[in-house]
Amino acid sequence: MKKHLLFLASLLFSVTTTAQQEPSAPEPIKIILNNWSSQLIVARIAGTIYQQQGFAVEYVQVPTNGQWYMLKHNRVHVQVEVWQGTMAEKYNQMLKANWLVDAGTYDVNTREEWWYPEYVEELCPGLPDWKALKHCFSVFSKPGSKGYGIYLGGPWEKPDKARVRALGLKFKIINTNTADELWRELKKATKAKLPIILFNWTPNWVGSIYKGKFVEFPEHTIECETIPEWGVNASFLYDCGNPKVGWLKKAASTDFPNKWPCPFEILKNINFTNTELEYISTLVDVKLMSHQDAADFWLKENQTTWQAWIPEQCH
Ligand code: TMO
Repeated sequence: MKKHLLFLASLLFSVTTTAQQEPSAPEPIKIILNNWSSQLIVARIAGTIYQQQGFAVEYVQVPTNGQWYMLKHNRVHVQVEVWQGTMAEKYNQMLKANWLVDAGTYDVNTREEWWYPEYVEELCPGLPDWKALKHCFSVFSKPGSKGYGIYLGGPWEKPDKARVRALGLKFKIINTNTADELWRELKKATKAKLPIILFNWTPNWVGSIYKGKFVEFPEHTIECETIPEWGVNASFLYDCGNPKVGWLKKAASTDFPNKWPCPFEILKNINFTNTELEYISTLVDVKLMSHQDAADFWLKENQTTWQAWIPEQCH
């Protein structure tokens, strides 16, 4: 028995020492992949630039609510899209605690909100004013929803339940597991001109294919999320919409700037406009390219743009 253990111990020892003697592969830059098109394409654009610069890259699939822990512990290094409407709270907490690094803000205005195709206004007059939903919620009901309207949310954390409660709306929230599920339901509904109200955002490809509008909830303020007395409901938070002119940021793990100074500079320089982000997302959702193909296509067409993101001393 003792002999066996000794053998095992020496085997383990030799395994660990050989592992140490191997010339170690360079540590890859780990880039977060979430679950909507523009993020997935920009992640590939960043990764492809890093690879062309000679860095090893690994993509890590992780939902937005799981990414903060990973960033905090330097298990992933790069997040190319942090949206104010869905992620501001966590992002700000992380930044304050020095658990991540701000890598700059895009020249983009973002909005993430309840949205409907235009023909829905005929079924629910008064939209886009949210108060119309107080009266015509039942238009959005489904078998089994007990007369309540159905709002289709995506797989991202949103205070929709709190909002529905605070605004006294007779709506139930159904969260899809993927963005594609949202678009499938939208396609089905618009084909038959059926009422639908769902989560959408801008910049996104949807507006280039479907005419539609965001619901206008009471204006978003910080107080709405922190002071119950604020707004139309004096007892509850979230009696307001999401920010109408939200930011879009990039973030990195705290070890990233020191370990990879040039890639950090490049990350800070990456920039897009609303039109550009909409355009790249149509490459995937309308033209049906893969995320990598869309990234390669964009890189090929926009050499001068991204070459300028690479600082002189990093060439
Ligand atoms: C984070 N998202 C753009 C899906 O709202």
